Amino acid sequence: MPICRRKVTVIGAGNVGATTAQRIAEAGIADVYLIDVVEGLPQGKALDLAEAGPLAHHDQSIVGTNDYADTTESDIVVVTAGLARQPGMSRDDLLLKNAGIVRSVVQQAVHYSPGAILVVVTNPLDAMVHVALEVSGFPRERVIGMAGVLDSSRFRSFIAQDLGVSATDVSAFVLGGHGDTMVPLPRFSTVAGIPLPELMKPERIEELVQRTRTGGAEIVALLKSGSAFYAPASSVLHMVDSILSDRKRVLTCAVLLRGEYGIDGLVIGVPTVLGASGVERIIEVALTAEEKAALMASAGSVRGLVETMHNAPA
Ligand code: A3D
Repeated sequence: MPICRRKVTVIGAGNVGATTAQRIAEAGIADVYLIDVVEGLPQGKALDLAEAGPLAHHDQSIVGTNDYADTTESDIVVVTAGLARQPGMSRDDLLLKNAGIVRSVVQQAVHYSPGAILVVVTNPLDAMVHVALEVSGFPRERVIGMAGVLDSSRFRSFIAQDLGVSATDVSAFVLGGHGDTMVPLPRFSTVAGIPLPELMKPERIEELVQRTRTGGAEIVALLKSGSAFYAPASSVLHMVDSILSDRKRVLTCAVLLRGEYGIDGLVIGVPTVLGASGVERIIEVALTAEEKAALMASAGSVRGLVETMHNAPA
């Protein structure tokens, strides 16, 4: 396995952060710096992960720390710090608390890594990307939210289970904000190139679309405490790998739009080309009137969150 000394900092050593650190190290694509506000937590998890290295056949270093100076010159900074949803709590309830956390951690991280690409995971996702953009002052190409990769993967897995086919043959497309108003697009979703509407009745497609929209809440309700982290960590790994290896994968990411899809000045999930410089291109597709209306409704709910943040007392 090739040794690669790229550096990825993961802020937040909780469920998503620690699993992301594990996935990145085990993929052998970067050394990982795990940082948290809780003393001992990132150090303990990093030590445990490093001790798994010989068994997982990688020799990436994994360092746990509470000091941002250790994260100096990271290629990528993944932001997972924040509170996770509890049962009955919406992503939006988290808004103001997590905005404060994201503001503080991004400020510290970019001081030491001014050239990094930021991958934001903390919820409510699209609003937290706005916070990271404002605090970092980075161009939109380097401030990217993870949500569409996860939402698409959820839709893919539900389609595969329903049709009894390999999940790897299913491709799915989900646009919009990461919330109950996300916009799964069945006509752009395929099984080995066959459009989904050719294989499934419209009512069944609608049920899977609805399950995708509430996929995060379904897991929160089952876990009773905390939220999903395996699929979210896998989603971050896909993005980090596409950036570090300049793969130019087409992945739906939350990015600041400047007129694309008729939306200006708002972060929303759209298909992007992810490469060494971050978001290298936004791919625009023509939407039907109904799809466009659903995207605008989703954008409206993100705009509401951004306004709530801006109007909140400092
Ligand atoms: P959890 O296991 O609670 O971990 C969060 C970690 O953040 C904890 O270890 C905290 O100590 C740490 N933390 C809190 N404040 C700070 C701070 N100021 N500086 C550094 N670390 C801090 O949660 P989790 O890992 O399950 O989820 C983390 C976040 O990701 C939450 O906001 C989730 O809602 C979000 N999330 C988003 C998605 C998306 O698809 C967008 C998926 C899954 C989770």
